[in-house]
Amino acid sequence: MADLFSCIDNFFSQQTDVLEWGVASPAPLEQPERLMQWLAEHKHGEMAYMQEHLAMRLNPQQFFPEAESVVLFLHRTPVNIVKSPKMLEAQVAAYACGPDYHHTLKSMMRELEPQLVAFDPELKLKMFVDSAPVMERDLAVRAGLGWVGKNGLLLHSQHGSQFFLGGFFLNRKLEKEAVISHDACGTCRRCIDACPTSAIEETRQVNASRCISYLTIEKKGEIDQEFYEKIGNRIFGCDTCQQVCPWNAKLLVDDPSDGSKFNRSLEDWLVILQPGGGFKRLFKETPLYRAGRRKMLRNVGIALNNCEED
Ligand code: B12
Ligand code: SF4
Ligand code: SF4
Repeated sequence: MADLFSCIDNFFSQQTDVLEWGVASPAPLEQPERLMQWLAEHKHGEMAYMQEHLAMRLNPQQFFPEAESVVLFLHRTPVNIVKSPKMLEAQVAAYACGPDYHHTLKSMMRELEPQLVAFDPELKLKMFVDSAPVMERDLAVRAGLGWVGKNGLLLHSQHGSQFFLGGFFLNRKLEKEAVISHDACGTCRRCIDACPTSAIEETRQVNASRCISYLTIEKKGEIDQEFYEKIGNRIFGCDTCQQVCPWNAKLLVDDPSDGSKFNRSLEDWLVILQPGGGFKRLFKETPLYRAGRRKMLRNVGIALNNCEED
């Protein structure tokens, strides 16, 4: 007779985009002071949600009191990171060149849930993808899925950092061997040196308020002029600290979005982003739509200005 473990394992092995999965305990964070200090120093910028439900972030059992274990998985990003970003006139981060991963990962877990409940009717599951107050990378480290690199991302020796994280809490005890990865960054510091805005600190933390991903996706209103030139032609997110990372080297491709709706000139974007220009129709299902037309227009404006000055 199948058990809970094999139900999950069989399901994930049939999902071509799931690279690995693991199990963590829902115990409190090992290094709560890191998050507390990051918040105290306002490195979260205007992301007020990072301060909300702090107790849940620090102690996963507060998020789901019945939790006995946490299942986490790595889901391949829709396109690989570009090797030579200059080929693109407007850069959109690779992770965003596809359907909104929040939906993709959640609908996959919604497919799994009834299968697990059919097997164990008392089973309860609570899922998370990105937006829940769950410290996903911390739990992933605990589940043996990689290490947190100096660029702040979870790195896996085979898959680099080119994946999303998602998972679910279970009111059942589940065991899966977790071999904790050692920190394999060593003396490398390529990401720190390559970051255009010096957002990656020597303390292995990202000052989000300086990060181009934050500035172009999360930041509302005006972006501080200090960052205009550094943003270059990035109109949504930033891949630089992943492009330079040796753990991604064999996964990089030349121009994955060639011919896709994401690969457009800045002038094209300007037209699409006008009212009635087609932004909603073309990008409704993608992460770009979440940021909204106004932020995108602001970003394209900055990028155009940078190109004109060249
Ligand atoms: C807020 C946020 C952002 C912010 C801040 C980023 C940051 N580094 O904190 C902004 C908007 C800048 C951002 C940008 C990006 N993000 Co983001 N982001 C998040 C989010 C929602 C929370 C991150 C967080 O908790 N930050 C708080 C600070 C304090 O965390 P921290 O400095 O890393 O320290 C903690 C841990 O890393 C840990 N830690 C550090 N070292 C060690 C060592 C050991 C041994 C242990 C046990 C723990 C540990 O301790 C700290 C406290 O717990 C997560 C999803 C989630 N719910 O977790 C996605 C997430 C991290 N983002 C993701 C992605 C893809 C990105 C981008 C690549 C998108 C892009 N291309 O533009 C960039 C990358 C920027 C970067 N270098 O970090 C993915 C990362 C996947 C991966 N491979 O790791 C996540 C996991 C979303 C997902 N579900 O897939 N993001
Ligand atoms: S995403 Fe870009 S701006 Fe943010 S830390 Fe990485 S290199 Fe720096
Ligand atoms: S570029 Fe180097 S230091 Fe940065 S995350 Fe990758 S291996 Fe670690």
